[in-house]
Amino acid sequence: MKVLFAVWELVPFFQVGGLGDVAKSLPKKLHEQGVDVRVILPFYKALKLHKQQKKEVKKFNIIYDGGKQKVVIYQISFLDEKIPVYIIKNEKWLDVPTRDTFAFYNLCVYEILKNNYLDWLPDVVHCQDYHTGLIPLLIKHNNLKFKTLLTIHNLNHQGKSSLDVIKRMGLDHSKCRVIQWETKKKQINFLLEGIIHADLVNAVSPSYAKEIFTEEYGSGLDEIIRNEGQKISGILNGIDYDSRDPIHDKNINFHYSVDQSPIEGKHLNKKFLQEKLGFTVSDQIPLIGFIGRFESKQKGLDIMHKMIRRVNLQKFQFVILGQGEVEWEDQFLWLASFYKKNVAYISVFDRRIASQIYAGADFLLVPSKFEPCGLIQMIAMRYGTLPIARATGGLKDSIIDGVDGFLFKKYSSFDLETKMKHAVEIWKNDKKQINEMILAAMKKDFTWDKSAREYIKLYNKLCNPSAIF
Ligand code: NHF
Repeated sequence: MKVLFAVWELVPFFQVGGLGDVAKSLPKKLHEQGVDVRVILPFYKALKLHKQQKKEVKKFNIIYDGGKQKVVIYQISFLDEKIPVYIIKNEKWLDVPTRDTFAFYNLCVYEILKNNYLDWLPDVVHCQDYHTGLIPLLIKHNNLKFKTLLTIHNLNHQGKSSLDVIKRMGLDHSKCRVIQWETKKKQINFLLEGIIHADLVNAVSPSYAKEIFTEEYGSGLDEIIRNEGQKISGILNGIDYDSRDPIHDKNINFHYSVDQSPIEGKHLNKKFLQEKLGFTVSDQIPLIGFIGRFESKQKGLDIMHKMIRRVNLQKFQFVILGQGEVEWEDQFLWLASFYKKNVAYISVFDRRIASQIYAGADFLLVPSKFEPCGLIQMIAMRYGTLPIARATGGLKDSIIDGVDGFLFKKYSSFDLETKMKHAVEIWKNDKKQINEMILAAMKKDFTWDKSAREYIKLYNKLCNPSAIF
């Protein structure tokens, strides 16, 4: 099975969100399970190659916006793995993302496949999110034989652009199956086109794959999704067990695992974190973390903020790590500056402090309005930190309420508060139960093995549609 994995972010070269982690971990596991997988992404200015050597594979021209554009494909190795990563360079259209960048990138991928510039052709092109949404259209419209799978990591990001990009790609939109109302609005929606034209589509958790059929979670695409329903499924992401491991994590001071002093290890890391944050060092006060992008539409910042403002802060310690929308950064900065002993806010993302929170906190809040998969709850659980999360999407699929974490249903600051207080009650009065929950969370299998097997099933289904899996 040969798979071209098309994406636009890849840890450690360039990352915006969870997609970058997935792009690192999933191909690695697919490769281990026998798939000849290769990764392709644009070579932006922001992409930092660190010490990686790049080798030129091919130079070619494509026509974009009526003119000849020079493109160079370089190859790098994926860390120490044997997975080729192709990065595509064009100074004018790819260096700095603009509204043309993804159209240009998608056209490059199509030209590479059509002309076999890699000297290697995949069975399946596996596209990630809207950034690669026009690849299935290009393949179908031009009758290339490659099968396509589109993975939706977040339906809220759709990549809307002026319809002109279609013309600049050299396509006549009246001849493409571009959805009619899009044509009327003179815009193109990359994700929508991906959903329509891909042979199969999956979302990053089974629950989210169902939620997106509804108006509430469909981000305006629910009708289309219902129409394409038979080809949509869900596969829960995993996390990278090599880098997310409290026994080896260089960013924490006290190492532990499920078999080696888990409770003591957490206790020492908590003490360290309390000191570092300037909080009272005490094992009687629960230390509660939040780690995430400050994206108010998704991450539940409003209900978390309301809840923190309302509770008696003497009884809790909160550490919030997140950056993004400035208004929310200001709100949390303000809270932290008033309640220095009980609220800490760190606005610059730093892997070290993130690990220290995963290891040192008692609980992690994940109050998301929607969450396609969510990786932080899984990382927290591997570090024995119990998530208090909203029962939505991948959170619902990865946490069992009262067993290895806590779930609340309604998107409301009161429901969050009630659940948090319930968790803290157990934590205070029933150490046996809490310790059992910590161990259950740490033992849970969030490796990529299972997810990779599920993806291979989808690839096989694409290549042998009549076979039964
Ligand atoms: O985990 C990677 C990530 C998800 O829920 C996350 C999200 C974006 O919103 O699949 O993509």
